[in-house]
Amino acid sequence: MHNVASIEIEQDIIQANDKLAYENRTKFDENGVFAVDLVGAVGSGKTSLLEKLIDEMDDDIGVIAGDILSKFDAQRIEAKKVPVKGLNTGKECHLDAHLIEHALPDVPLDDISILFIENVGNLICPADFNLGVHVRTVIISVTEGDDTAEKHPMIFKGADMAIVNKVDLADAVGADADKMVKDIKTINPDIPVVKCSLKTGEGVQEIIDLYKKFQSDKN
Ligand SMILES: Nc1nc2c(ncn2[C@@H]2O[C@H](COP(=O)(O)OP(=O)(O)O)[C@@H](O)[C@H]2O)c(=O)[nH]1
Ligand SMILES: [Mg+2]
Repeated sequence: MHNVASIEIEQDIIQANDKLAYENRTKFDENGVFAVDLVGAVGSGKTSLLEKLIDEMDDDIGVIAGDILSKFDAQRIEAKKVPVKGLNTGKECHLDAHLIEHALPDVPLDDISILFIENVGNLICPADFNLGVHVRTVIISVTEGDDTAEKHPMIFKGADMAIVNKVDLADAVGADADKMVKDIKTINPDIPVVKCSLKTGEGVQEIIDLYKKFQSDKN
């Protein structure tokens, strides 16, 4: 059970993180880089989305690929010939602003216009940790079950846009993608939600258009 001391320590950690996140944001802005935190469970389609966006967006994209241990995602991005920095968190189930601060010297901010940060596969731990990005995208897939959004309200409360992925598999797994969209809108009525299939390409243009809009709103 929590006591007062442990709650205070948690608050201190979150406040220290917010301060570093602000410094990261300043770095992004000074370099004219639009930064996106991509959050979702293991297997929801984060790396697949990045592969698609690299193929289809005109922007100069860079990636930080967070993972608990492996370098597999970084290698998938490397194969697309864009700058990528792999970031292993060890036992930690989320990235934080301090890890991003340390990764940034290895990211060519001068040469890119968008930085996508693939967070560690998890829908719970990243919620409290702002990385300094302009937009946080949460991606869930129908194969996680159509109660996924309602079970994870905190992550959607802090998101700027959401994606319901793998709609091509909805019938096969008996999931209702529209219910997932409705649940997200109930938790956070302000965010755009895109139904998507990275297999068929459905929704990908809508996602690209949203990033373009967020980018132009920032400028
Ligand atoms: N059928 C289908 N499979 C997908 C879709 N998106 C991703 N996948 C597959 O789901 C698996 C996990 O995807 P990945 O991008 O590695 O997920 P990550 O762990 O969130 O980075 C891979 O085998 C992908 O090919 C989709 O929209 N439809
Ligand atoms: Mg991945």
